[in-house]
Amino acid sequence: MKRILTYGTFDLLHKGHVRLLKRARDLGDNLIVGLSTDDFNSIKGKRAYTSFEDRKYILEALSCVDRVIPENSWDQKIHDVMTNNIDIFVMGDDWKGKFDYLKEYCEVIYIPRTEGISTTKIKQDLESFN
Ligand code: C2G
Repeated sequence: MKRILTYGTFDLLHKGHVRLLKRARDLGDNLIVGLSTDDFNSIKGKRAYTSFEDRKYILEALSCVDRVIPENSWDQKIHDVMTNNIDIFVMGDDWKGKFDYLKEYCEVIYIPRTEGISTTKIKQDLESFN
């Protein structure tokens, strides 16, 4: 059983998010997603349109996601890797290098982001629709 872990806000879920999750899941047999809580989003300087509960509900409906846990802080990753026996930590390559400290505990893989789509772009495009 190869266990995969990733984190994110996953607001206004789009193809870039889903491709990341599918590619992460395809690296092993079980994918856990650390989903940023609304409070942690404030720390990240983000305000999600969709609440944590609703973002969690949506992610749990994806066949490639096996479990969703809350992400409350920057400092929980080592604990999460250890307590969940994670084999591979995965993030999009906009984070390349930022989580290399986890290499002591598991494999760390940064995968290419999907170009041309982001939650910010969706919000901006919708604004110009009116
Ligand atoms: N992503 C992607 N392609 C996009 C947009 C996002 O591959 N076009 C990936 C990001 O690289 C990230 C994941 O989807 O791995 C989730 O993206 P966000 O919800 O924006 O997450 P972020 O705010 O980067 O939070 O502790 C880590 C943070 O919680 C990451």
